[in-house]
Amino acid sequence: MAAQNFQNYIGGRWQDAQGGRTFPNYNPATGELLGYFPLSERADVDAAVAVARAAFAKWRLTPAPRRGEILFRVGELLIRHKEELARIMTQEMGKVLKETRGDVQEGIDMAYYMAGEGRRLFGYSVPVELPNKSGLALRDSIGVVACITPWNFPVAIPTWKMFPALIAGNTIVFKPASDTPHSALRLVELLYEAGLPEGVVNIVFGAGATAGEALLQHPDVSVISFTGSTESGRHVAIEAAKSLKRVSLEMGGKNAVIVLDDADLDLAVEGLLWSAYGTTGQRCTACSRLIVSRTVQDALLAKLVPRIEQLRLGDGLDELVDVGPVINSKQLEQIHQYTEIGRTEGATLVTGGEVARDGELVRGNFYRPTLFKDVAATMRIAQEEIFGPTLSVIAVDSFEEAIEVNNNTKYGLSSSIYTRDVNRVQRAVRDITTGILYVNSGTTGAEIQFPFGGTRGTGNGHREAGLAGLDVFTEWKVVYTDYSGRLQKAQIDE
Ligand code: UN1
Repeated sequence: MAAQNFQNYIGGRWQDAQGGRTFPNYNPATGELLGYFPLSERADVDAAVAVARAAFAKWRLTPAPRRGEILFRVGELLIRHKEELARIMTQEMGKVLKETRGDVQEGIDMAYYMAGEGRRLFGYSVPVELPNKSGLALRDSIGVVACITPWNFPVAIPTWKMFPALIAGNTIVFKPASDTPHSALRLVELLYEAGLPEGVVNIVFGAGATAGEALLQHPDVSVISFTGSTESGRHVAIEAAKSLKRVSLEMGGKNAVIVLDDADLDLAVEGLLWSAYGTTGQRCTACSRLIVSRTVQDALLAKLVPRIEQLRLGDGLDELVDVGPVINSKQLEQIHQYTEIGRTEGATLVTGGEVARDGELVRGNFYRPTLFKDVAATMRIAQEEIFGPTLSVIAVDSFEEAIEVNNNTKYGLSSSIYTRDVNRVQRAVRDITTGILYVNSGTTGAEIQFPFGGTRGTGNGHREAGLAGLDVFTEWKVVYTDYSGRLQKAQIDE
């Protein structure tokens, strides 16, 4: 059967890339060809931005509660299509079904949260210093937002960007990752099924270097919301700065679980397995460092390593599988390179460390869950984001050293600490410098009603989700009304 051809959706019309080129989409577990998508270029982006620009005039005037009702219906449709979307995601990016269902659930949560914001979008009114005058701060829409999204959360992350942007009255050009175009397309179809006016969200498929670049440079794009690697994010910020766009970046992580000598080790094992090897380690929040009190290191690893070796690799559509493939052969190669780097640096490979090729696995991009011990905090495997199922164990001799090692990377997304000592918990809350901290739980599992994001190389000061997420997509407008009937001068009149 010929592979299906998919199209861009711009201004209510399905269309090929103007240059007629396409790219293939493969299943990373089986190598199967899933379809072809348009390889869009500048002309396609120009068309999408023009439509979004035109749609903005009307959408910004649609009352926010009405916009919220559409998002509410999107939430209902996502519930109805949860299983379908989960399967599409598993097929095109590999993570296991229970995780892709969670991915859709995160989109549902965001839809309902932002639908509610349609009747809030709180601004504020505060007293002013002159009589017969008032002041009001309002959240205003901005214009056209470009949403550039990664493949690891193909539904959730686009909803974190699009739903707050939409509730605030902006219009969108959406460029999803080339590894997960089908999930993105279904999400957009559901937005329209829910009653979104044509032109408000436009989807353009293609490469970062062409379609992405055109978005960064387009004078009519006002906001760029990007999730991806730190290297690409830096480029986005530099390029977008040339036309003074607002840029919100969510980038890499080198997240650690700290296990102190008084921790419940069995609990820590569960948290470690889930945060280091869930999603095949391909979350920005994934744990890739275990910082452990030297006195409990052996006891912890004696429990953890056999459990790692029992993890079942395979096609995520199989409900018995724990760990799916990695996204593509380039990533597989990079993950393996880090194993070589770890060996060369003198770390001890305890388990994994190789491409898995047994049986059916040979068809896909599978890597054995990997653990290194005797890792020094300064080694590259302890400092650089691998984005795969590789965990580095760093032994420490004190609580202070654990915090120091935790904070000492160029990233700052998520941390976790296992201890039963309430004083050490409070000191960790005070001294850990990541954007998210878990106490007695792994490094993943952020909920959408809280700000999501990190410090240092993880972000550029913005947060997604929660109320903070609205700040990216709204402009503050302050209105002073003087009803005294005479000229009153602030700071001058007594
Ligand atoms: C990501 O990896 O980019 O907290 C997002 C978590 C998920 C979201 C991860 N809720 O791990």
